[in-house]
Amino acid sequence: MAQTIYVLNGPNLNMLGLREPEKYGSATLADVERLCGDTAKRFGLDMVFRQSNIEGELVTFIQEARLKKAAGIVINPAAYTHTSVAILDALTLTELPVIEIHITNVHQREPFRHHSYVSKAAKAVMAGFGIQGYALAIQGLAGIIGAKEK
Ligand code: CA2
Repeated sequence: MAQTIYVLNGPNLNMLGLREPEKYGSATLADVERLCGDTAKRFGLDMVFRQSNIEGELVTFIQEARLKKAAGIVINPAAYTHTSVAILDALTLTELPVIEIHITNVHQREPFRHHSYVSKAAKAVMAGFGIQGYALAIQGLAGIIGAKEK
């Protein structure tokens, strides 16, 4: 049976492509979902793709990933990256490999974006590759969970 990965997205990422294209590019979240789905398929992986503007809902998705025996998580926690101990705790409790991804290079931005709570639970962090970072993150996760390119 195919392994499943969860790709989770935090607050405001539903606005991708609709505002600030100079910062985040013109691709929409639907485009990101397509890119992730195609990449997951390349590695023979099934994918669950979610977005929420609500911190607790993201915690529930993370718990669900473990309950459903997912193989790993790719997460762009958006602004919760810099504030959420709840998301850090949920990711730590899953004991699943986690890849943190950011569309922008957060280290080039305001100082409050330089610290990530989530990184403490992440095997790797991808930042600044635009939406291609999602494909790279899935590729990296595939390597960690032993999924081979088809
Ligand atoms: O670079 C990233 O991916 C971020 O996670 C994006 C978050 C930001 O708070 C993080 O520091 C870095 C913001 C997501 C908001 O997404 C928007 C998309 C289009 C237009 C406006 C906001």
